[in-house]
Amino acid sequence: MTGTLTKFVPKPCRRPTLPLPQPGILLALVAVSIAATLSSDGAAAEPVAIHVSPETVVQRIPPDFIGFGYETSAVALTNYFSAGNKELIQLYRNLSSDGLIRIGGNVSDHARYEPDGVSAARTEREVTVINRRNLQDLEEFARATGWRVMWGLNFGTGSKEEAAREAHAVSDILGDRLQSLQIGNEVDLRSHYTLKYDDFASYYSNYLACKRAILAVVPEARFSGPDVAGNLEWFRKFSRAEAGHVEFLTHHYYRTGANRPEATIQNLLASDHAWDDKLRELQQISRDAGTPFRINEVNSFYGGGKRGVSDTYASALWCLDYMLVLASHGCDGVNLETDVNQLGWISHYSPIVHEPSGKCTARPEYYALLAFGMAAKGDLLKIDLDKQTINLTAYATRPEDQSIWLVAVNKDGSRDAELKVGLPGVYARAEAFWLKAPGAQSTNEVTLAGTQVAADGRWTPGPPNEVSIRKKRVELIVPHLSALLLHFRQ
Ligand code: BDP
Repeated sequence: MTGTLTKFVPKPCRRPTLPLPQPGILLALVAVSIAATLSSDGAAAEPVAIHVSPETVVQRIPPDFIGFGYETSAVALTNYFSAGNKELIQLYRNLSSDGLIRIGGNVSDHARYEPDGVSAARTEREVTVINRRNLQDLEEFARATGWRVMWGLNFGTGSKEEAAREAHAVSDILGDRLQSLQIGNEVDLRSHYTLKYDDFASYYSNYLACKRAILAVVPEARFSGPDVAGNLEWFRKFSRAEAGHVEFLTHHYYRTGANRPEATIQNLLASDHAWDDKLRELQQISRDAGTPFRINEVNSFYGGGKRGVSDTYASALWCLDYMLVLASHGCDGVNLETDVNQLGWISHYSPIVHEPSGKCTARPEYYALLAFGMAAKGDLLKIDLDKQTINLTAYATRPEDQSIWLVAVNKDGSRDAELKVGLPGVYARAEAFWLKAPGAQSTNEVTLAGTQVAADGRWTPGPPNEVSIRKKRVELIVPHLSALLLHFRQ
């Protein structure tokens, strides 16, 4: 994003107005707070009760839910997407054997395919050149990880004939590693385009013309779209027009811009109620169209994120919760934007970064993806969450092995939770794993299951904490700014 573009900015969070407690309730609240323990920094811990209902499945989390998103320039980098980049392959494999790499971003509208040209990774102000070798390397990388690719074609500054030639090369070289093609990036923010259109109808007729040109050379091509930054009406219209003809309906999300005063840790950790409302609409649109939807480009703050917020442990807590919020709203996947941005530098929000030597390392947000990959598989189950004002969210899942994971994300800056979890008697054993760091602003000391990612990209969880189950109930303290991954087995 450049400063001149208009960007979808979610409405300010709506805070429910709480009625004043009645005298009886007041007494109960006093009793609760006297009984409450104090957290390490002196704030009272809040009782939180959770009941898991394994018989009620609310959503399914698809195996390829996890994904990353890159500017097209990443493909032009030598030795980045390559079978020789063992650390990056390992970092992907830690998360999933079946994820999705989205190539696109602002740079895709300023990129060209030249089969025998010299590859060039550039900012959005110049032209990025992708050649045949780049695509072959990407195919080998994707095969080594098991992941597939969503490829974004230039719809901004290229012609439909060029898009068709590129689509042909991408389909031919990526083969079954290509999940789908997209035509354009953030097509609702079109001020940077040389291709002009003013409304949905003229955008869509350009889209159809481009799609037809592609199908003429790649008859079996699969598409996703519309790739909007935030225009719900365009998303809705596209879904009606293309229902059944796209793999995913696609939409982006950033909480706000990196340069805005709201780009703070406190805001990032607060729930985004306006987005929750929008997600319900996206879910309904996707249902009506019978087509899955994906948030295929997302991170904390557009403009490359904000140092001291987007690159801290707070971003990991945000990200873990955010992914589970998406899954609970029937979303079929997410692509966390990462690495070099359209301005030519590595975004602060990146879960994985590469050094000039090519070495790839995990940043705090990566640990959220690790936690999600560990605990969020299969069925998402109904839970009842009883709490007062603590900023804590919880989710339960059941992977194929029929165990149950409970994920509780305590994003509260000061209050611990006194958690009580009730569950059916068949689950006799429970183990706890933790996502932790010394403070919200930590950048280097984030751990999951007590360990960090090693220099070679491997991550080996430490031993879990055994938790005792008494009377079909587990009780434990979830410290503020931590996430608990509680694993129940039969
Ligand atoms: C999005 C663009 C992507 C940018 C990102 C950002 O699609 O290319 O990298 O904003 O500005 O709108 O961080």
